Amino acid sequence: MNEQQQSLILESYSRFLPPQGVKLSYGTAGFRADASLLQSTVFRVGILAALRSLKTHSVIGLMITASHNKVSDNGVKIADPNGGMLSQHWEPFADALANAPSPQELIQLINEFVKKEGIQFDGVRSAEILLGRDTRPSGEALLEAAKQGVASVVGAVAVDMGILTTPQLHWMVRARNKGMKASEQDYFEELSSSFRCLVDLIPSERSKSDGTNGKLVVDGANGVGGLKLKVLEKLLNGLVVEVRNSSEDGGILNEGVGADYVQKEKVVPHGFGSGDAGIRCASLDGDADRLVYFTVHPESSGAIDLVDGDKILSLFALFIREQLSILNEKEGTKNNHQASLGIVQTAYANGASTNYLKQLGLEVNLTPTGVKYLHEKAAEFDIGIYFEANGHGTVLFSESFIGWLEATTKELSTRSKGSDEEKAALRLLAASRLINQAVGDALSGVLLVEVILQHMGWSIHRWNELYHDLPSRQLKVKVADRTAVITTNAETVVVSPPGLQEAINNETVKYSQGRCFVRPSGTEDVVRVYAEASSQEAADSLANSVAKLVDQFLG
Ligand code: 16G
Ligand code: MG
Repeated sequence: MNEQQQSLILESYSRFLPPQGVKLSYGTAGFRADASLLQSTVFRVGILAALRSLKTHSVIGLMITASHNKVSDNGVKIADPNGGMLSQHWEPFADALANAPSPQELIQLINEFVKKEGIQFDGVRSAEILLGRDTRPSGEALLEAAKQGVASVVGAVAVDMGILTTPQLHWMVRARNKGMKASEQDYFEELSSSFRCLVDLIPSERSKSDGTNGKLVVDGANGVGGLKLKVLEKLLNGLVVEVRNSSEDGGILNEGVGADYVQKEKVVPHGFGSGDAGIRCASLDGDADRLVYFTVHPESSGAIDLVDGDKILSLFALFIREQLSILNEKEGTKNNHQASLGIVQTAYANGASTNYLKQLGLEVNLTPTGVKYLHEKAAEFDIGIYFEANGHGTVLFSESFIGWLEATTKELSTRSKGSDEEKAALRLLAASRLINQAVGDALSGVLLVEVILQHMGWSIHRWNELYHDLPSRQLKVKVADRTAVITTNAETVVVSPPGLQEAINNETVKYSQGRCFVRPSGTEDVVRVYAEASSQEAADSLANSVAKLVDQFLG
């Protein structure tokens, strides 16, 4: 790099000195730590984002959030040109950059990397980075660090998009790079217009059924999602939403609220109680990229019926399969286009959901935990639906299939206007505009769930009856070194330490419908245990025995 560039980095470096003795790694969700430790990391990720933009000749996103973690934490992650996660191939560089202990080493690292990647540096090209942050109080200062990081690369410009949900920023990056309108207002308009389009396409005989009438109550986790949902709701009609825990009433982010809490603890979030029994409720996480539904048990101490990511996936799969079969029946032979539909889950998907989807004749794929893996797999299909049980997921439509849908709807609008097949094609097109194509998005997810329930004429109870979850239990085990656990087959089999998998198998066979796996967490210093069996007692007992095994092998 030339002298101007070098002195620019060195000068800003001194304002963001790395904390002593802290080693961070770019995990499944970017860098995360106590916010007080992150200034230097975020500054460096600003540099990384600028380099990524120079390398890809595209707009890049930088999001400051720690999602469902406690309010004193924060984090930072990159959105790649297509709106997806940072290419895994750059993660080792992100780690090295964040941990470079001196300015000289930082400069050397950048020099080597820029050379290796053939990045045109020194102001030859321009770079543009969109910055977003959630509602955390530490976000503003960290945003400043990100701006300085971007500005320390000659030719790079940071654009502050303000307080956003994580999926909004990913959506904007994708839209910008596709040359589409990409403001926050455009996001709201795209979602609301495609939602209204789907409402208009509800079969008239179904829209009269009253199973889904009544409001939806949403727990906003005291984060950014509730605020944005209130804006979005004003643009819709045909949907009444009450937002609680919207952060405006002083509640603490993610404390006893939010999708992560509701899904893991299986209890009502703060602000909900037996008075809400029977009502359709949903919960977002702190940065609104996760969504779960639930209903409150009457007269009980906070127990809920959870309708998790697996069931959202099943609902989406049913709807899409229905539209595809209408099209295949009428259009399939004419157009000779059989769309491939693929389902992607992780080992955390409840076994009952996987069975249900397979019984529908759908192809179910398993990947390791982490959005990047699921997303990548789902992108292999014309329509790929992926969800983690924790509520992160979306539906991906391939460019070629969207092209086919556009051509087909156009043709049908002259040949058989108002026909079932035209409506089915229009529904799929609207769904592809509604559901975030960049990343799982609780806001677009809520709208798609709501309109499908109306389309089916279903209540949340009817939806929840699609299948019954097998009882399950999750535990975490503190071990000396969690990286000693190495897994394969989408984390379902332990290959190291030797003997552990065999011991797990020996336990699991003792239980009817038993299934169990262990994996090192990507976000916490623990090994996670998941167990499933035909009764809750059995699932608990299997999880406990396997947790003991983990402790014996690694404790
Ligand atoms: C991160 C992942 C999420 C995954 C979770 C697992 C992204 C954007 N987020 O939150 O997909 O389910 O980690 O956490 O990839 P764990 O590794 O601690 O179990
Ligand atoms: Mg999140």
